[in-house]
Amino acid sequence: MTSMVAVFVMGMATSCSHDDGGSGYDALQSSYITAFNNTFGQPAEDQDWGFGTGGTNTRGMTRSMADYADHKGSMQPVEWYQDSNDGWKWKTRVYTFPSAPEFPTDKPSNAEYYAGGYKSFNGGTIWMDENTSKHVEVQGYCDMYVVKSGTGSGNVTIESTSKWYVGNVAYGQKIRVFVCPGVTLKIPTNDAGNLQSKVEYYFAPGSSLICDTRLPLNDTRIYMATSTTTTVPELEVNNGGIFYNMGTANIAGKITVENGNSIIVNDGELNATSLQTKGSGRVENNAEVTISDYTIINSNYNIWVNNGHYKTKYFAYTATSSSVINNCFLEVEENFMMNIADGSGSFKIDAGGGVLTKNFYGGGRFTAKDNNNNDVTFNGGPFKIEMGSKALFKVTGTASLNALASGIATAHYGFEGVGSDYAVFQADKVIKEGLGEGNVAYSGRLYVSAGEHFAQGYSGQYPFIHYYDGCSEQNVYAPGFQSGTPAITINPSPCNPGFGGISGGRGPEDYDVRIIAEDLTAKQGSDFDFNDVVFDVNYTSATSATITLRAAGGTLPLTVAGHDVHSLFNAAEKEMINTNAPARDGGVERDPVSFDITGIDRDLRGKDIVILVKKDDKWVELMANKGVAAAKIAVKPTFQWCDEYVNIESVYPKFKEWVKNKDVVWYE
Ligand SMILES: [Ca+2]
Ligand SMILES: [Ca+2]
Repeated sequence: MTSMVAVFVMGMATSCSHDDGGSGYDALQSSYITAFNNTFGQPAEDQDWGFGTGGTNTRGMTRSMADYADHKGSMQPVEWYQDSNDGWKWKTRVYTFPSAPEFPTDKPSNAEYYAGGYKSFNGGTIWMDENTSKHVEVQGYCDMYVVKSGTGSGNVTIESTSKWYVGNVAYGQKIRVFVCPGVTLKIPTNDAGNLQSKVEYYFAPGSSLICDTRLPLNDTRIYMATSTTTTVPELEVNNGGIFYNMGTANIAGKITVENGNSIIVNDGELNATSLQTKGSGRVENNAEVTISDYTIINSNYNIWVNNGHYKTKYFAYTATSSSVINNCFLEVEENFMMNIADGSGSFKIDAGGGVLTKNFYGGGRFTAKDNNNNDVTFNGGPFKIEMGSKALFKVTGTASLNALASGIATAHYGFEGVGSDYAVFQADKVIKEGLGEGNVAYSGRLYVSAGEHFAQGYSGQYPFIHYYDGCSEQNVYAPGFQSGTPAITINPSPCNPGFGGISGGRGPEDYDVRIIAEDLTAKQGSDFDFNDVVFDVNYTSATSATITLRAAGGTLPLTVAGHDVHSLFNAAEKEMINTNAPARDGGVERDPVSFDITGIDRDLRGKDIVILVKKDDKWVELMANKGVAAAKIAVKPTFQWCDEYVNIESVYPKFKEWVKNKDVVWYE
């Protein structure tokens, strides 16, 4: 009885010790630590084994626009216009979003000081600062600089509490407001609803925009440079207004982008509860957008283009637009819902682009929010996903297909591969809802890969599954169709979660971090080869990743995030995989294997991906606590792991120095 209590207490201590860096290791972990310390010496107190955020061993986890630029597609949207030379017929033409403007950072020497109060200008340059009166009323046209005169540290907040009226702009002119570094411009609550047309605000790096109430931009243009922050409860862009963000914009509630070709461009980080497009509203993301609830696209004139990572809980596309384009990575945490009116609309994914969603509703049956937060029910109807070469549409849960539309034979409602190489529609489960003229069409260069897929059948004369343009049941890999998986590899990239596990033409830059581990069999001075498992991590979101196993040079049962490594490699436990061990000793070679995991934190750079090894009939975790001998290490994905029986120190002589000083560069 006593011993059972002791075991229980010990188990508790171990499970609580993951990050305390010191006490609470079990006997196997402790003897490993002793062997490590006797071999390489006591680690430095701040040695974080490559997992620290300031380390040089792994690439930064917060991606910027440039990280996507090398991987993204380049499909352009079109806009509708009426051709005055051709009887005002409606036509489309290529549309290009505005690009980043210049941001002046100081007032010119000839600027005239503005002390406050009503004033009208016919051109010229003025400046104001925190000493300007709280009544700001500037009309006509001019350039106006808002600067910080005080020398205190931190930003000065300028809020014109009596009045903020910049407008009544002379015909054909504009007022430009240049907010300079060190200034937080606060739009007062009373005047927030009264920003004027033909006024452009430029926020330089180091400045901020704050408003405590909903901020409508009616033909007002706001440009936020890099290193700016925007803090607003709600944002409405209307009548040709522009919100161009290169910094960090936190919109607590919703963003609406409405009529008159209103525009939102994000080159930085944009966070909001929902994003709703109406009329001819236009949205372009080139970096990171995170929407915690709905993204709604419900007008035929909307333009929505994603060139970066756009993450949303729900994505509801319920209109017909030719310009809903994903050139990079769209991540939908819950439901991607689509129902378009006719064959001229589609959701387009350019070559190499990826969509990752939990569930997909094609056509119906689903209930989605409209712009007024009402529930709208869809029961069947057209949907179409057009995919370029090596584009991936991945559904981790259920894809419910319900096109049922009469035009399916001509418009090919469903999934269509339009590139020179194949695209992939992957789902855990594909079901059909309803009966009509067909639930889905698979067309062109397309593979379907599903854990389950409804069988072919007929509703009267109409098949459930239509095949067009060279696609056939030969392209569908699922129980009851082709066995195995389609012969295509899509490498993971910042734009694509990847498909197929073979390394192929994969470049190491496609992964975020490589983890090398040492099981607990190493003895003092021997077998510290750190190849007992080697895997790469590619983050697909802040909380999920694709793991690619590279090597397993150990002979103990070992799991990564609960997945048994030897069985995934299709190898016996006594076999050592991809570490150049002689065959007579059990050395084998295998292709890399990938799987997806969730419930992790990207900021921990792989430290929280649990590796367990079974020794002496007990599962023990391989730890990497700061300042304590580690059994797992984070390295760059270009790191060459050691061959079997080769000590890490003989390949990397500076390893020992690095243990005592994390600034030592121990490999290239
Ligand atoms: Ca080893
Ligand atoms: Ca080994």
